[in-house]
Amino acid sequence: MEHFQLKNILNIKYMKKYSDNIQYGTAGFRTKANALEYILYRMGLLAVLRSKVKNAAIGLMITASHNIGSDNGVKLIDPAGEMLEASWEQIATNLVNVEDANLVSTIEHIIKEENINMSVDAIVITGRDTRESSPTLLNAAVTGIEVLYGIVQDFGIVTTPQLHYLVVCTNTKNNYGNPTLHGYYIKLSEAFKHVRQKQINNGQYVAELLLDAANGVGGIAAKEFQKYLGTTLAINIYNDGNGELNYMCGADYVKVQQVPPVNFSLKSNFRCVSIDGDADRIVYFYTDEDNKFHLLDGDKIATLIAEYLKELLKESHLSFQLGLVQTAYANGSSTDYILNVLQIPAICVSTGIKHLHNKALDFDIGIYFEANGHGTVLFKETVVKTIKEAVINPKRSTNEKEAASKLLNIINMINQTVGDALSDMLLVETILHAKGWDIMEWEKMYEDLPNKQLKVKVNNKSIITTANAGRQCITPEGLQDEIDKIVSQYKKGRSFVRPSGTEDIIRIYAECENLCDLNKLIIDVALLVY
Ligand code: NG1
Ligand code: ZN
Repeated sequence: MEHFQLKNILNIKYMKKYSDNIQYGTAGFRTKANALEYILYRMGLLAVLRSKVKNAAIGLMITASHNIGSDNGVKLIDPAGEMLEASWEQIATNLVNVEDANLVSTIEHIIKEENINMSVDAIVITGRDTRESSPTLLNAAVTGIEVLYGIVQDFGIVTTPQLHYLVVCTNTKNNYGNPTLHGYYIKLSEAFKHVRQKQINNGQYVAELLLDAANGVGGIAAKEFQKYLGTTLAINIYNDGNGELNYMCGADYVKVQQVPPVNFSLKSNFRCVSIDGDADRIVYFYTDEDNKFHLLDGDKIATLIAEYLKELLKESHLSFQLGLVQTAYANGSSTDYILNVLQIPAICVSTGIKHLHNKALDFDIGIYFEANGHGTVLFKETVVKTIKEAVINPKRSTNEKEAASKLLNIINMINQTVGDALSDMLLVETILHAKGWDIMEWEKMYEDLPNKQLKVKVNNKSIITTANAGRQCITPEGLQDEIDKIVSQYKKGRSFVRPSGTEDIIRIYAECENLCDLNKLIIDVALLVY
C-alpha cells in the first residue's frame, strides 16, 4: 500500500527542469520563479515527511522577501516557529537535486533513515506573498502535500511572520494566540492599545508615521492593522502594492542604499518606516530640514528595545539576564553602546536568522536583530510566569506592578516566533511614546560609524569560506591577511567579505571613523575578491 502511494509521486507536470544544483540556503530555496515549480512540488512532499516526523504542523512559506519580483522562494517552518533544522536543510537539498528517476527511492530513503511513521497525520500550513508567481507555486506545493495525503491549511496571502505565528499557535493549541489572522491582529493591537491607554501623543512623540511597504504583502497587513489600531496610531502607507515589488523601495533598498524610497511623500524630521517585501524586516529613517537622510536600522531598534527593557526591569525590581545578539553587519558603535553604556552582553553570530534566534534562547530575555532590521525579542516561559505573578502580587508597590504590567503587554505585542516588521514597529512606537521622544531624540542614543556594503558577482562564490561568525576568511589562503593590511590603515576600520547565502554574490562590508575614507576602504577590499 505504502509502496503504491510512493509510486504516485512521479508527476509529469513537475518533472525536474534544471540540472544545476540548488542549495537550501539561509532562507530556503530562492531563485528565478520559473525554475521553482518542481522544487515547490518536492518541498510539498518533504513538508509532509517533516510533519509526520515531528507529529506537528509544519509551515511552508512562498516568498523571496526583498528580492526582485521575478524571483521567488520557499522555506519550511518547524513546529515551534523556528527555521528548518540544519540536518533537514541537507535532506531538502538532496531531495530537490535528485533526478526524477531517483525521486521515489530518495523519499523511501528519507522515510527509512528518519524512521518516519507514515500512518501519522501530516498538517502543512501554507502561505504566500503577493508575487505573481506565488499561486502557481502554491499549487505545486499543494499537489506534493496531497499526494502523500497531507492536510493543507492554506492562509493565502500572509506576511512571513504571520505564517510563523500561525504555525506556533496551531501547535501550542492556542496557548500563544488564536491560530487565525484575526487572532494575530487582535493579540498585537490590543497589547499596543493597552499600554498607550488614552494618551495618544506624549511629549515630542506624535502618533503618526509614514510607512513604505515595499509594494509587498506588508501593505495589506498594515492596512488591516490600521483597522484594529483605530486612532491610536495613524499609518500613512506608501508603496502599498500598486508599484513594482521591492523596486527602489523597501527596507533592504533603504538600508543598503541609505536613501529614502521612491514614491514617498517626505516631510522633514518626520518618522518614516520601511519594511521589506514579506514584512519581516524594518528600518526607520527621516530626512532633516537640509534634506539629509538619517537611517535608524536594526541595531538602533535593538538598542532602543534593550535600554527600555532594562529600565522596566529596574522599575519592577525584577532581575533577569538580558542579552543582545547581532551579526558581523552590526555597526561597531552599536556594539560599543550595548557593552559599555547599557552593559548588556552583545554576542556576534553568523548571518541568518536561525543563528540569532538560537543564541537569543540562551538568555532569560534575548534580543536579536540583524542590522538590516530583522529581529525580535524572546522571553523564557519562566520569565513570563514571574512577570505575570509580579503584576498581581499585593506585596509589590504600585510602581513595580505598573512596570511589570507594561512588560507583560510588551511581551504580548512582540511576535516571538520570528522577526516581524509590523510587530517591531508597534514596539518601537510604544517605547518612543513612553519616552516622549521624536525620531531625532532616539537617533542621539549613539552615532553610527559610516558604513557601506557592496556586492561582487563571481563565478563561484564558494571559493570564499569564512569562520568566526563570517568575520574572517579561511579561503582563499592569504585573503584575510590582505584585508587586515588594508583595514589597519583606517581609524575604527573594520571590513569583511563573505559569500551570500541567498544570492550568487560575495558581500563586502566596511566601516570606519571618517566618511571620506569609506569608499577607498571598501573598494580596496572589493578589489581583492574581484
Ligand atoms: P545573505 O544573502 O546570506 O547575506 C541576507 C541577509 C541576511 C538575512 C538573509 C535572509 C544581509 C547582509 N544579509 O543573507 O541578514 O536576512 O538575507 O533573508 O543583510
Ligand atoms: Zn524578508
